[in-house]
Amino acid sequence: MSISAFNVRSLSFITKCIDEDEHEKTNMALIFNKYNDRIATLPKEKGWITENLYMYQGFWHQSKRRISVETVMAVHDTFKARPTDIYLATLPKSGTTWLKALVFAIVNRNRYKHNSFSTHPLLNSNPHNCLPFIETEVFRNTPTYENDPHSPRLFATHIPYTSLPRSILDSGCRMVYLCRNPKDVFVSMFHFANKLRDKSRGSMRFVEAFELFSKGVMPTGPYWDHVKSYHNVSLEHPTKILFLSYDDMKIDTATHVKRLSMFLGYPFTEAEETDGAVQEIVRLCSFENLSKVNKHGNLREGIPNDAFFREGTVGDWSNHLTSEMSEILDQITEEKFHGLHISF
Ligand code: PAP
Repeated sequence: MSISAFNVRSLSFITKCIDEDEHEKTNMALIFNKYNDRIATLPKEKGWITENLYMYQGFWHQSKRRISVETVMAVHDTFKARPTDIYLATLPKSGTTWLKALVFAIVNRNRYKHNSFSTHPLLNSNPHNCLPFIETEVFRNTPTYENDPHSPRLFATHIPYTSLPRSILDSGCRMVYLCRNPKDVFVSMFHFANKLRDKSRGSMRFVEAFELFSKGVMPTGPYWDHVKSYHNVSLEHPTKILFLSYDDMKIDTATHVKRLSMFLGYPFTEAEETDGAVQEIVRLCSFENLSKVNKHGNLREGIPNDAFFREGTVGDWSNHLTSEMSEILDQITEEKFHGLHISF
């Protein structure tokens, strides 16, 4: 390709992105405005990142954000699911970024297998750029998959199962739910919130965050209700919802990559396994690799890429929680998950 042809193409790509950004800003303003009156009637609580959280259909949501109570409402009103879609559902800080990377890498492995993945998007881009949230899809003029012939469409969401739009529930599509030890979710959320909070609000105190979390107040929390909402349905429909835990996935990632690939309908062939394709995906999506790739830059919404990569371990809570705090969370978890087979 000549230099001038490259310039024309890259210029038209940049113009398209700027156009889409402008459209998104306008659409965001329209959506926020549309639901303003409804939001004003909702119960509210103190927020972690934003000033307040709003209770909608039993769960706490941020407002006037890309992932917010307004975008949940807009998803209900406008989102059209397809039976071939795949949805990844998580409570924030449960391993969303990791799961997005793994599923994107598994489903698209044949597109990038040449030269050992050397042109793979995950080698230079945040997993959040590769696999969109349905909550942010409602802002777009050009839907992410409009001109993409590849099936299935891959989406993520933080919406609790009981608040998913009918379109998804009726579509019969497959979902993967990833949960994580509540104590690690809490500590991860605490650090994330303090990175993103408006400086004028000052840092959130650990004790204050703990009290909110224990009361169930966190974005798309209560933690326990979110997990239960998917867990119960996964028991009834195990072929439709695969319920995984971050903690187990850390212990044996390769086995989980194979489980995911079978569930999603992209099983590894014997030849692939012999060639080490599973291990290659584990490595590509590892904390070590992704955190290196995402040291700099921001997502389109301005969140620094590195905010999604902190420790990436199981049990970091023990470096932060007092034994009394740990006991309180254990007790709540035992009560809330009583009779369910969820353990960490
Ligand atoms: P999100 O819901 O806002 O997208 P999410 O990706 O669920 O966030 O959570 C980030 C957590 O996943 C961080 O945990 P920590 O604060 O306890 O460290 C982050 O480090 C961890 N994480 C990100 N990528 C990976 C990965 N590839 N492997 C394991 N953990 C990861």
